Amino acid sequence: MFKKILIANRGEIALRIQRACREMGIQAVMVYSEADRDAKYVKLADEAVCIGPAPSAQSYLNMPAIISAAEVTDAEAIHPGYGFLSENADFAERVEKSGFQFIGPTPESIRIMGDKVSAKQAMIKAGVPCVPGSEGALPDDPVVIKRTARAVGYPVIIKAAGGGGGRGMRVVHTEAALIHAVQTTKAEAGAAFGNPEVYMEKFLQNPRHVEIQVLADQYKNAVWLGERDCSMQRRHQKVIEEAPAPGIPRKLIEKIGERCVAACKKIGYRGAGTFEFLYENGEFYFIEMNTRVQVEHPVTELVTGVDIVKTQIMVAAGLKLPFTQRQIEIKGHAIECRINAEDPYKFTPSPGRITAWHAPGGPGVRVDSHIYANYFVPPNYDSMVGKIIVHGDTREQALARMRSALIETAVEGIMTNIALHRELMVDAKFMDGGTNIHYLEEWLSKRQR
Ligand code: MV4
Repeated sequence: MFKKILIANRGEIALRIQRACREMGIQAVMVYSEADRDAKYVKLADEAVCIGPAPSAQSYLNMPAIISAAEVTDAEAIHPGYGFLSENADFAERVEKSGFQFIGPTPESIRIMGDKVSAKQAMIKAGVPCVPGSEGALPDDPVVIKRTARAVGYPVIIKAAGGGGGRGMRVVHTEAALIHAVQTTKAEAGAAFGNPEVYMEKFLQNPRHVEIQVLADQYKNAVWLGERDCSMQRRHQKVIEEAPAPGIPRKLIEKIGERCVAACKKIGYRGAGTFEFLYENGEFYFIEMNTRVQVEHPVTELVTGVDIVKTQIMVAAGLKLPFTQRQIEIKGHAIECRINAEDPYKFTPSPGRITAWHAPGGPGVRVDSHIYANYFVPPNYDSMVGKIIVHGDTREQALARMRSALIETAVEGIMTNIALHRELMVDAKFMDGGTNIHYLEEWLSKRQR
């Protein structure tokens, strides 16, 4: 096992990874920007290295500075967390070429999944059901593009191969609008991602976003850890996640989970991964794979009892997965509310000094957050300042525990979305379960302030 790991991230996930290291008896090296100098998790780390000024481009995205920090502290491995360099294949490659272990999949796996066209082709080959659409990237020939769209059926969606997470996509409802939409998406994709390739899919109008968590080692052992429903989102930012996904037949999810495991084995995947699906009218359609630990991983940890971050570290060190599929059981229900430092009505960021912080507690309540009273939320990064995650025997119990936790929670000095969560936890449609990806935005547009 590693003796020392460098954590190339910040905020709650930096603290989460540090906790896993401490539990495993591994020394944790933190890198931090000037804006994060006073953070408690930086002081709590065994060692800490400043890697640059506040802007991410000069600190958390600064590959040479991070690799140098690993060299001077003699760390053996680098955990990238989520965001920043976590899905950058070139970074993973540079980490390995510098003699460190990247805690994540191989650069090759990251590269395949980063290109949404090659990701989808790999999944089709592995027997994972995908959204019907073009076979690979669209050609330039307008006749072929129109023929493809007719075969798929309108509405279609044009997506950039280099996009993902909602970036670089365009919905097309009629043939009259098709060629212009393809050309515009290509031009934007070339400028934004350095890759003008686009592909076409049938546009699903009212799906849910359901994702499958997997863990794999380098010996072709792989397991799936159930699913998460992440449909409660605004502008492609998830707000609430839960596990299991309400109302989906277990037999169907098991079939999909097994396909994901087979795909991992087939492509030689190692580490934690998430298969993202759209779920509509009783069918699953793969859209993308994430090759990092995700923000919402705790809901899966609570329903399975598996420590995903610890397991990431174990498999990166070359150990075998410490459990088999038969040992994975889904127990009860978990819900996560993301706490953002933002205006609760306008959703503009609300950085600044936290004057008071009272964390919730009690049975089945988990708080993943790096904040404390007198902590300054820097304006330079994502506005998420923590997560409240609850577990219960049933969804109803989890909801009740979340309501209680949200009543206890107090954050003063900055604005947060806690009030929004309190309202959603008593919303009749959310309480029923199974709302689709448009529900939250529709709910917000009708919300009385
Ligand atoms: C789609 C879709 C409908 N049909 N693909 C948005 C994020 C990116 N991961 C893929 N996205 C979508 N792809 C087809 N064929 C609708 C979305 C989508 C969405 C997906 C998941 C969660 C929230 C979303 C919000 C708007 C659109």
